[in-house]
Amino acid sequence: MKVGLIGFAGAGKSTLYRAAARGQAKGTVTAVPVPDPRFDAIVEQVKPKKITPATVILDDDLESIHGGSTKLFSQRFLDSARQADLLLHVVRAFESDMVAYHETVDPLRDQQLVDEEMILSDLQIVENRLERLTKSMNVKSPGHPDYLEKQLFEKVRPVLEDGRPLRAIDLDEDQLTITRNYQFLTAKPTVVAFNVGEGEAAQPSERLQSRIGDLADHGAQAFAVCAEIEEEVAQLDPADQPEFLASLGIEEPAANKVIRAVYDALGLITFFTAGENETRAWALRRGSSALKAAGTIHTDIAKGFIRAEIVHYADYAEAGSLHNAYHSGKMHLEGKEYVVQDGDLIHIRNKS
Ligand SMILES: Nc1nc2c(ncn2[C@@H]2O[C@H](COP(=O)(O)OP(=O)(O)O)[C@@H](O)[C@H]2O)c(=O)[nH]1
Ligand SMILES: [Mg+2]
Repeated sequence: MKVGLIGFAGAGKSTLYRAAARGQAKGTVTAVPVPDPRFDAIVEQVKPKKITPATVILDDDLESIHGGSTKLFSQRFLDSARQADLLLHVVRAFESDMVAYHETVDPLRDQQLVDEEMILSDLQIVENRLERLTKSMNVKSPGHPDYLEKQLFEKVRPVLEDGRPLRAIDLDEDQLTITRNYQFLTAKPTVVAFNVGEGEAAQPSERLQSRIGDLADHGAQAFAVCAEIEEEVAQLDPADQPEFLASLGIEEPAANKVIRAVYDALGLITFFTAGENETRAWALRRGSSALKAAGTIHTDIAKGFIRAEIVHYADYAEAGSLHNAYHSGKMHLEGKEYVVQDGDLIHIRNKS
């Protein structure tokens, strides 16, 4: 699952990228651990030799959006943005004479501009395709892919013309497959990070807060972060971080919240395998089966699947250990079809 950071040059994309990677950033693409207090608690109790958290892949390799140019999105930008599973839009909201910007600083304007450009770029694809489809012989044969596509594109065109993103409408499975093939930008989950100045980190302006609320109403989570502070925090010894954050009036690093929101918007949940050799958090698509979870661990484990031993996280936390949970009847055996719950601790009994 790849997250593409997008935004104008000087918005703070690379700074947020390094902050979110908590000092582990390598080049422009890094698998970033997903902060999870449940996982920390399991690790603390099991004390395994090896600890492997769930990750999302952050990609800071996308070209910056061209501020001040008539063509905001270059072909190179579009090609890479369309490959991403989720777009993390970093918007400049901090003032600084030291850091150049193509315009005055106006985060609401920038966020809207990029949003509108994404809608236009999707609309262009839809219009071009509809024009071609009118020449297709098959467009009048129900069941033919061209017929389905024309129906769908005629449904989504007015949505885009109306300035709304494709993620705002309900589509059936066939329609989702078509939209995925076209890699529409506004069909992708989106998270917005308003990169505010140091003074605003704890208390963003009312205008900004109100926009953050509006975005949430339209299915895009948004946050105020101060990327520069976040980067400084990420470099501190973990033991010193809470005090530093508290002195700034910040409860939790915003980069953590952003990564969790990204993970959630990707439709991912977490299950755990708590072994003494290795304790690991695994990302899984929401609604996946125990068999799918087994296959995520190893294809051989899925092939030899017998039963899944499941302990829900709340039961584990209450029992204090897997051992106690097993002995107080909190472990239940499930078959291949069991739908994995977020936080489940899983052991797959298998023939391999
Ligand atoms: N004052 C201030 N400077 C920042 C902040 N975030 C980033 N910068 C600076 O802005 C410049 C551009 O940031 P960068 O992350 O490279 O932007 P990018 O072009 O979007 O990747 C760098 O010099 C950063 O140190 C911030 O929150 N406050
Ligand atoms: Mg950069």
